[in-house]
Amino acid sequence: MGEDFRGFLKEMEETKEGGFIRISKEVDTRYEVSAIVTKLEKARQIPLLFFEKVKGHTMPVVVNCYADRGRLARAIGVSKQELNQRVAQAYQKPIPPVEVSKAPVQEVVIQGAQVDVGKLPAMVYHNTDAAPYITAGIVLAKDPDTGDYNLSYNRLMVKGKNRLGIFMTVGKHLNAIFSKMEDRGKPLEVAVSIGNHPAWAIGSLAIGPYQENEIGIIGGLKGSPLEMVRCKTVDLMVPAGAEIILEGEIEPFVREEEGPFGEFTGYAIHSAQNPIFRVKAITHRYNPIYQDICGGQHREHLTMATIPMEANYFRVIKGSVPEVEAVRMAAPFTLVISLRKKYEGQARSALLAAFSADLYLKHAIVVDHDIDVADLQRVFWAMATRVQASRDIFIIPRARGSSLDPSAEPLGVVDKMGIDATAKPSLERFASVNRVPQEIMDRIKLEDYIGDFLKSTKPGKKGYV
Ligand SMILES: Cc1cc2nc3c(=O)[nH]c(=O)nc-3n(C[C@H](O)[C@H](O)[C@H](O)COP(=O)(O)O)c2cc1C
Ligand SMILES: [Mn+2]
Repeated sequence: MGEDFRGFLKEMEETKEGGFIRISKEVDTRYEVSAIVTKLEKARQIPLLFFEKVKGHTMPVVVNCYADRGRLARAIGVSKQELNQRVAQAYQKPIPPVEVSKAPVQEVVIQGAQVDVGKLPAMVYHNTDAAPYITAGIVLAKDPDTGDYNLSYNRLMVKGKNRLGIFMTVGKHLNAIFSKMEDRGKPLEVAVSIGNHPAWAIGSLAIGPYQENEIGIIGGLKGSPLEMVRCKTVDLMVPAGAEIILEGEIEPFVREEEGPFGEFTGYAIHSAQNPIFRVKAITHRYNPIYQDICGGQHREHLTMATIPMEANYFRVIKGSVPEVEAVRMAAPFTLVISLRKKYEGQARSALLAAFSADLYLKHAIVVDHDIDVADLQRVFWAMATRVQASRDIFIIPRARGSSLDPSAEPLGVVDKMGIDATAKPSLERFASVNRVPQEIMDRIKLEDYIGDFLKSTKPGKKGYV
């Protein structure tokens, strides 16, 4: 596995995994890329799109890099089925990076008055967006006490040549680091990496304890040390193989209006007073390629975010309930867990573990192992037939959640709901599920009875068998 964005793009263009399309017709950063992604998604298509010509800009734009699980798996060097397991392994076996002295991402260095983030083809996606946004930047920062790195994605609102509004969820790690520095009256140095190999994306979104190091997890995913290079104007290291780096600092005690921005929840959240990232330098490769992740409720954001989330939920729940079988994010802030219940009370233990695993979790449902967590109809069937609300639902009022939940109280105070949709006291002792005897199912061949009908229905999406 490589670790460099260009190598990844080359591999995707060669293999066409999940689709790869070069587009030579000029597009506008205002709404047009977003419209093309939206229309393709309506047709259930999520190809990687390479826009060669962007109105008013010299850089090409790529989008949907991480939209397809097969694409991510190929980039990591595993099959789609092995992806979750590979991510879980990387959590277990972190590998530290190595420093290199020369890096492609510093082929061009722009500093001081020459800095102009307006040169980046940042996008406007929705009618509600306040300004162009940079969405595919990995924010690197260091804890001032330990020197440990933290990586996260944070939306950046273009406000001026060297000024970006930044949104940092209260309770997530970057916000905690920023507030440590603000308590000391000092700016927080950060670097933003744009144009990243999928391993960097999956690792940056790793969710876990504060001390857990995302860079080590990315190294673990790669299976060998990552190459990082020292920044030009801040005391940080950044991915040597990225396309573009923004170096600078988040100023203490400065807040400005940031947003609204159409988010992955499908809603535009009101603007709020948020901090400012002042850009001191831009470094990039020759002929940089700008990566974008379409803002809003699009496949790419959902795919890339849920892979590391599910890996984390699985390991945390497994620590408390080894009988957990599978987990699946079913909607924003909503998790389905299946387990092979052995003892009374385990469903609630699994729910408590899940709520402790990530503050974003709001609703969680536990089902028995006979339910496929990806099949929401079956999950609803279990809720309809195995739940008595007064017995099986509990609510934890007013805990920390996401401020992107439009129904939350200010700063993301939410109620958490756990639903135990397992059969009580156990699946074995519960009402029997209706089944046609297996020997008859094996013996009956539909072709013998309704062969003509079967031949007349097209296979695939529209077929009925
Ligand atoms: C495309 C994308 C954009 C995101 N934007 C933000 C954001 O603007 N603010 C935020 O707090 N989290 C955002 N997130 C989620 C965080 O990056 C994620 O929760 C991360 O794990 C936080 O890491 P940390 O707790 O180490 O800071 C985004 C995620 C994705 C995939
Ligand atoms: Mn972190």
